[in-house]
Amino acid sequence: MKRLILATRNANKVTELRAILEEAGLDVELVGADAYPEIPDVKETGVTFAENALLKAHALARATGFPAVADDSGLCVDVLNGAPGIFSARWAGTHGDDKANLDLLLAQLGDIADEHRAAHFACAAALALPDGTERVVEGRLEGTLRHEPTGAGGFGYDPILQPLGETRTCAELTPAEKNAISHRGKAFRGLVPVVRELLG
Ligand code: ITT
Repeated sequence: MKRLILATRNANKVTELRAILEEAGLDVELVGADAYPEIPDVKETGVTFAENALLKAHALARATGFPAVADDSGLCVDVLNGAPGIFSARWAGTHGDDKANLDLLLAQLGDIADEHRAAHFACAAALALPDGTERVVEGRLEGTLRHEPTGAGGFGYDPILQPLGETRTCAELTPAEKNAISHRGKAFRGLVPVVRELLG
């Protein structure tokens, strides 16, 4: 069985990609970056999701000698020209303060009417081999932004993003419902033929 490392300490991401690889019948052992605690996290110095995903995947592949997958994602708001984008996790200043990030964004959009509240989650998933071979796949989840947070599930901006064709926010979907339509689900599923080509 071939080993593939996923550049995240988020166990949910490992579970999600592992299920997708298994469903595709790929004989791959997926492990999270937690299996390599001695390897430091790489700085996300890129200016696009794809650049950051590639930086993380290459760093982990070089350091471990195994193929590595990394993803980078965020919320892109049309009326803000794509922001918060790569700054989604630290929009209010502190990395990972989901509530502060969401509250700031809602305040910034306070006067913006429903018809101008289009936004999407974007995800770039990169696969890198130790020899420097690389591929990137991108996925999106299009929707509109609510004026108030709704729903207790998910994380980040889920309580304000209502996918197109839905009456619920992402925070009101079950994890399976969200994975089926999410930016990350699409990007991870797009990696299946790439993993098959490069590792199969
Ligand atoms: P890693 O440890 O894997 O780096 P992370 O928590 O930094 O994960 P991401 O890079 O995947 O998260 O996402 C960056 C930010 O974008 C995240 O903090 C959220 O604010 C937002 N975001 C991304 N995907 C989201 C989703 O599915 N639902 C809600 N918010 C999301």
